[in-house]
Amino acid sequence: MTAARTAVVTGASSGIGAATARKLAEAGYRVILTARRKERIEALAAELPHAEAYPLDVTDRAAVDAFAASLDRCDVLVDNAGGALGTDPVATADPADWRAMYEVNVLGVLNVTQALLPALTASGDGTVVVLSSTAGHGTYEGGGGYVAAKHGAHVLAETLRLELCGQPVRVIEIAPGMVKTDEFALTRFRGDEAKAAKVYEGVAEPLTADDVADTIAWAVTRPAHVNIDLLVVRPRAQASNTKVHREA
Ligand code: 8X3
Repeated sequence: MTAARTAVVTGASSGIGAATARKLAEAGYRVILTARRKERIEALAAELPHAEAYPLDVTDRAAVDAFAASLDRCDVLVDNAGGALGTDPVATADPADWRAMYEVNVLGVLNVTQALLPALTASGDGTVVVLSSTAGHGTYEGGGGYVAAKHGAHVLAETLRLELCGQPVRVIEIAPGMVKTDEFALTRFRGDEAKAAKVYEGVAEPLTADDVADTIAWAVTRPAHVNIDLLVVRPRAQASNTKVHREA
């Protein structure tokens, strides 16, 4: 075992994942950044004091197992990789989009968590952070496939916490609401910048990736016996999934 406490962050190439990698590095962790986009994670890892990049697709179980086998230590896992595809109603949504969202938001979390659980347990003080969403706690029109998948991520976290009770691993769920990042809405709308911009239109201050990373780092750095089960974080202008204050 190396001396440095080690945090693995999935989806660390941009947005909340990248911001979390920075915050955990600031908190003194050796950070392993994973994502599909090698150049991005390598560039960010080069900026941080004690970080490494490992290109990884969380939906590829064989690759995830090889990644786990390559690690000498893991104290914290941040299951951040995920995303939304489309806002189609249930009546007409493409099942392929639903499948892809389930793959990354649920099975991706399952793959990485299963693979790293032995190391997290062996650390004697492991932490799993599942980035769900307010979409994991209530639905909205057009949310269908994403909401279903994020409910899956929420249930995975809650079930795992029950099953690990008595073992030295905490399970923390962070459920962000409206966060303005470079890619979330753009990916959801398949590159349509006008539609992506509309999501945040008139909202004075949507959350930033840094705001969410801050809550993750806070939860992770509580004493080992303190488990923040679930932290819901929204901008002040958003009271629920369907009530958002927009300035004219
Ligand atoms: C993102 C929040 O409102 O787009 O996870 O579903 S929302």
